[in-house]
Amino acid sequence: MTTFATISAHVHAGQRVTADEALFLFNSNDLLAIGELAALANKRKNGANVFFNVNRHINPTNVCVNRCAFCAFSRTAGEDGAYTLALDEICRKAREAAEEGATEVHIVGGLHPDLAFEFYEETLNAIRHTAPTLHIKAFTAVEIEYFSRISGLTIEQVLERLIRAGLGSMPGGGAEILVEEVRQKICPEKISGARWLEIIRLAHLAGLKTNATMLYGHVETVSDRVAHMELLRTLQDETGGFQAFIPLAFQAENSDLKLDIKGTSGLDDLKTLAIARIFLDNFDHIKAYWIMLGEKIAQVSLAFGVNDLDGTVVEEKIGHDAGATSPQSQTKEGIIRLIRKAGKTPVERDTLYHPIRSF
Ligand code: V47
Ligand code: SF4
Repeated sequence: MTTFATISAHVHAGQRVTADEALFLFNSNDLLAIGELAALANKRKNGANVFFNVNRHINPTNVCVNRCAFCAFSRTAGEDGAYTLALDEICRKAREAAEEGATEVHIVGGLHPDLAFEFYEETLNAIRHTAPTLHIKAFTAVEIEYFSRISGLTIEQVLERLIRAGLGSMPGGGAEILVEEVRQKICPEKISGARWLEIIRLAHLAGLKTNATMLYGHVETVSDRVAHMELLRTLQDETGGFQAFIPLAFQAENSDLKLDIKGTSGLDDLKTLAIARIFLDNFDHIKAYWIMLGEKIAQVSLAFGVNDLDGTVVEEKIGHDAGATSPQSQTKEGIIRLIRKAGKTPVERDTLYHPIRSF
């Protein structure tokens, strides 16, 4: 029989926790005991270090053919508020980021019906020439699959061409909840969970590191969350290509999902991050994305197994279009202060988790 004591014994012995055990933790309200286990699992991997990076997000377009029900960022072409940045505007943002000390640009956008694959290739090439010091982390598995469809190239060919143009790694978006029944409700037009996993697998095989996200706090059950994490853990056993797991707390404003409860609770946020740390024993990093969580929960999460706070971001659209109340950017000093006040050691990292400097 599963009890907290048996789970605790597994974690103390460095043994893997089962899906049933993770589910048991989700159904428990002993947040502090779960947090303590997660903190132990994290301490073994990362000591007192908490990573952050200095980065800038750029969203080239919000025009998207998918129109997922949870997404308040996307627009149909021609609709009020629809935008597409010109190449020189994207380059200007990247150049400014490099001048301000960023080491990374994070680029994701909508699936635009009229832009050709070459536009994305040119974007990477142009950034690489304008700001050669920046690591380009760009395009979710959903975008990669779309590029393959609009270009007639295979996924492998798309990845190869983007890598040649300057792609350094991929973010973890588009995963949502990898369970099909949930996807049908929240993003029926989006690629299936199996396809998302397959594209990420091909990216790992092509030598790219990626992240993995989980959009939670909408119509999914806690069993769906565990199933999602189990699929990621299995793929990670095979490829080792995931860097960080990032639970994304659903922001409900302006979305088409009609829910009784608007948004996640602080308790659910902390529990989800902690269980992720305990369950995903083959992921080195659990990231609290402060944009969606708010700075205070992100700070508290550092005592619940989290060892990464993402970055300075600078201009966040996806969460803020959906009502996120956090600031749109953080200064490096602000992030350092937040980590220090939690009693941890701030470590600035590059995209591939090489330490740049600790504070
Ligand atoms: O895939 C969309 C999510 C993702 C909402 O890899 C929403 O380092 C909450 O993936 N409420 C894109 N979330 C953002 C993303 C990301 C962010 C930060 C770091 C990294 C990384 C990746 O945003 C989408 C979707 O899951 N999203 N709408 C919403 N209303
Ligand atoms: Fe498009 Fe991504 Fe928004 Fe879905 S989540 S509508 S794919 S931009």
